[in-house]
Amino acid sequence: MPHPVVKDTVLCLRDGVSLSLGPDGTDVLEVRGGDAPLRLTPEQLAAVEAFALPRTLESGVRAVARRIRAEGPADALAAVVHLLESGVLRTFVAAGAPPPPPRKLNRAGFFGSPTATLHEALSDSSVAAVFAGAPYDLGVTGRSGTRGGPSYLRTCSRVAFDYEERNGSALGWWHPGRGSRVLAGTIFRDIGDFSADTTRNGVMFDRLYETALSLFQSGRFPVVVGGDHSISLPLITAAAKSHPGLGILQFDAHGDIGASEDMGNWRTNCSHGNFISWVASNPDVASIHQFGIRHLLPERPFAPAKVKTFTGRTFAASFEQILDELPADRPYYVTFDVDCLDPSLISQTGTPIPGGLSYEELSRCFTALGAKRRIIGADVTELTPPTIPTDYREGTLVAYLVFELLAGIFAGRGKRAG
Ligand SMILES: [Mn+2]
Repeated sequence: MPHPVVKDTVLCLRDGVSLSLGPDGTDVLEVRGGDAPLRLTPEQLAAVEAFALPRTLESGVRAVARRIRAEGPADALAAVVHLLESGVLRTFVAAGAPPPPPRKLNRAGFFGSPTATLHEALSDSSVAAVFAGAPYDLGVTGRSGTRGGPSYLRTCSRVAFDYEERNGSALGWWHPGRGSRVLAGTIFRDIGDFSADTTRNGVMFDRLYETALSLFQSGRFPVVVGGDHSISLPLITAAAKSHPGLGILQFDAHGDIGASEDMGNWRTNCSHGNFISWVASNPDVASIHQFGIRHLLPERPFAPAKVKTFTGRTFAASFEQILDELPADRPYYVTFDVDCLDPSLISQTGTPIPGGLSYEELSRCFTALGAKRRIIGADVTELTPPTIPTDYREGTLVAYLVFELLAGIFAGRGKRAG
């Protein structure tokens, strides 16, 4: 079993060890106040001698190998590891050495949060929200370019927000509009981007599904940043698998529904313009509410019974009443297509449609969501980087909306639990 000592840690013999000759002539190591004397092999004896002076693990193993003239370093390493595990070696701290500096957070992730592996995010129970990027735009019917969305939004959100942790807890942010701190105690991690995929509806969709499923099942709140809107199909499939009876809340200019009841195989046919057809046919999805729909189509799309559509922007004024009428015991997933906003605000999207929501309208809707209903995960799609890379305006606007969504959700969770 590998020992959890990093190779450049400095080690030395612990205090109170002494060597003596055993009755049968073998070398014996006695540890004052410790367990029974250790009978040493020649390799272990060489290791005791080598660490009489403080050394790094690596240099100690080399010294042992020289002493025993071993064929390879394996015997020497095994001897050192044995002493470590028996407690004969300890980490060396020079007298008067300053204490090690507190570990600095890397702030390379969304909102300046630390990056982590999926395994780290899953094994640290304090982690609440997990960001991931899906740089994928093979499912578009119009302009491509949303593959650059995750990195653009990561940069904009990092510039606009300073995530901070102190004593293992997130500080959150002072919210002038609310007159209080928000997201205090909500630990964020960013597990990075899924590797780019050249297969349409291929490996990335499988990875999105599996990763999202592991996050949902462990109670983490995933926030996946696309990419085109088709990435929501594997995410919602995972959400519904772990939370059967799921409700979908979709903010979008387009209904993303195909023309017929049976759209066939999603592997060959799914795009960002029809993925809701497969979401609607999922028996674990109980309802789909669409907000902001205004795209003109050559023919009326097939209307699955579980889909309810609110067109244009007029719903925003009565959004809280609409939420009040949604089943209260149902878990909900939010899918946010940035083209639900007006193109005067968001022009960097593949298929902009006039007559969209204002920032204030959508911000109020997002704030209300968490207060009114239990939200288990979210995605953000269809944001394209600008032609001028340093133009952060649209990315910052989207970052603020995601922030308001999360602030509302985690404030609502606190109230429901308390
Ligand atoms: Mn869409």
